[in-house]
Amino acid sequence: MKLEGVEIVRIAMPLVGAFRTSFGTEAVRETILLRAVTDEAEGWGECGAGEAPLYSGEHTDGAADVLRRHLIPALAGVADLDAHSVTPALSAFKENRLAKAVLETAILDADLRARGIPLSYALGAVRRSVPSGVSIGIADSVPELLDTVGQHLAEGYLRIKLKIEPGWDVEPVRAVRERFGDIMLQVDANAAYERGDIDDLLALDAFGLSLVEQPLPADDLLGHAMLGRRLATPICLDESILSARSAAAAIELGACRIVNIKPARVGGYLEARRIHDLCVAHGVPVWCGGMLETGIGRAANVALAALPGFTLPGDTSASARYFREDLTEPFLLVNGHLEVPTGPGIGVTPDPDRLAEVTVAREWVPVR
Ligand code: OSB
Ligand code: MG
Repeated sequence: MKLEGVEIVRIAMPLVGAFRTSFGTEAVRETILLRAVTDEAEGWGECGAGEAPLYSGEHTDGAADVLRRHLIPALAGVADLDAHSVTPALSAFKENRLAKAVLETAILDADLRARGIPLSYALGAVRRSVPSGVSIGIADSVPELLDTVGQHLAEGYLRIKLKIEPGWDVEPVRAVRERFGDIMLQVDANAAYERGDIDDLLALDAFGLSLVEQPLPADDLLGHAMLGRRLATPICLDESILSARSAAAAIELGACRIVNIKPARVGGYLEARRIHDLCVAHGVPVWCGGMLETGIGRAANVALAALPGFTLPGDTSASARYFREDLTEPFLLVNGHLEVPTGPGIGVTPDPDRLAEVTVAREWVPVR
């Protein structure tokens, strides 16, 4: 395959409701899409970055800059470019996994479209639909949270994840448990606690949670291992898992019993697949995380979530949970599940009119 160039499409899409976490509030999904143009097919990818570097060190305009100035030009010299040659070609550049992931995904999509192969098949999927959970932001009050949880359960979501932070943990968790009984319930702290907060975290053991996600800072694997020896609730890591290597270290150290696999965070779907395989070999359940993706990113996440080791419902919610109108045909919740796309590549493309409505800037980066 010969890469002719990549279009960087900056988008801004209002969310149906502001999403508040311990690290900030997101009301508009501001990110970039990439359209990779090759001599054989075009491919799409969506960047996991948001407007500000609050989840990780990357942000949307920084990702766009490293893509235009370093990552895309580095593909110019690659003979016979395919999905598997992207990561090696970018290996000299440190970090920047969200930016690397979107570029690899756009090339992967083009490669698979050229070959007529669906992403789900390429990754080794075994399911036609995937069970879906929903991630619920920090609310202004407990009654408001209970309303939101009730609505999502009525829609059919199979598990609820509550965002927590110090001061918003035991009270909302207790209220949801008391009101909705034996639902599948988990919490996500986005690294908002410190080792000294152990009593707050131990108090959550009273509520039969499926897991507590990323209580401590991303680089504190040892702290998670120490906490895990005292906590009955399984620890799941998100921000700490950057690669198959860091997943292996976390498992070996006893820092987690469950892994959230977010392809964006680990540099793409091929590394995500390797982490899946590693976790399966160690008997560690995994589930697919999300970054409030449009249908472009969601399609690929749903394909990944159909692999055999994804035994827990993911943050793979329907389009309507995020956007009034998606960029693609909407993903619908049917009996608590999303259907896995069946077409070649990621199986979806943006609707041109809808894309035009949300596009802030477009830039063509030629590859010579
Ligand atoms: O920590 O899982 C997270 C959204 C943005 C950044 C980080 C996270 C999240 C979510 C939402 O929890 C997941 C989704 O529904 O896409
Ligand atoms: Mg998380």
